[in-house]
Amino acid sequence: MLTIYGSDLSGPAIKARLTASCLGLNYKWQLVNLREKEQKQEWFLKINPVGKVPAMDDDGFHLFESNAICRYLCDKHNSSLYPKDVKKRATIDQWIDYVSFHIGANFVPVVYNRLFAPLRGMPVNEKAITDGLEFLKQYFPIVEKQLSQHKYIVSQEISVADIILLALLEPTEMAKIDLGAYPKLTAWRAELKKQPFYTSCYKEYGEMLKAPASK
Ligand SMILES: N[C@@H](CCC(=O)N[C@@H](CS)C(=O)NCC(=O)O)C(=O)O
Repeated sequence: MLTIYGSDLSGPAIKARLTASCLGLNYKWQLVNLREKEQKQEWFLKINPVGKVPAMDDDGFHLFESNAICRYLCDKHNSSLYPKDVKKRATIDQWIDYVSFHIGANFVPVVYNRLFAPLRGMPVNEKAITDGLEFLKQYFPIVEKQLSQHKYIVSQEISVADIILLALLEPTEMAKIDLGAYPKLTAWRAELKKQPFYTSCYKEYGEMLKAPASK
């Protein structure tokens, strides 16, 4: 039995969930109440000692860190989302890292300060928003260029790098991040969001944000 522990509003948890769904896996989606600090309770720390979501339990095999979970699931199921060919795989890894360490590292502080900090009554760091948006102006055009060369980020074939970026960008609208300057990226998102792997497991981010448990 595969269980993914997460929260509906956690980008990293959405990565793991969308990957499992894209692979067509039967899995249990187990909500962890972050507001109640369930992720720091003893039972959860036995699954993920760092006390964060997502975490995975695959018949007793535990894993944390969303990118590691996504790669593991693809590998275990011999998926073309993460091919065994060493060069293809390295290129996908390269884009996963770019998405995580450049786009994610700047996107997440904007989302936190525009969306979650006000929601939770925490102080807002305006400089983090300005800096994040400024860096994103450098980094989104790189992805836009990739998507003008082929259908997906790495090639004509969808890969786990696409799923990881798709999940990361979920709060775009709610955090009022304007992707209007990137038509290829916008079209790529719209196309993926119509796919059954997305629609079958996922509600609109804005809708989930309204749920009291999410706050
Ligand atoms: N690098 C980790 C990030 C995990 C993470 O920061 N999760 C957040 C939710 S988005 C969390 O569990 N926060 C609660 C906490 O740190 O106590 C991953 O990709 O899995």
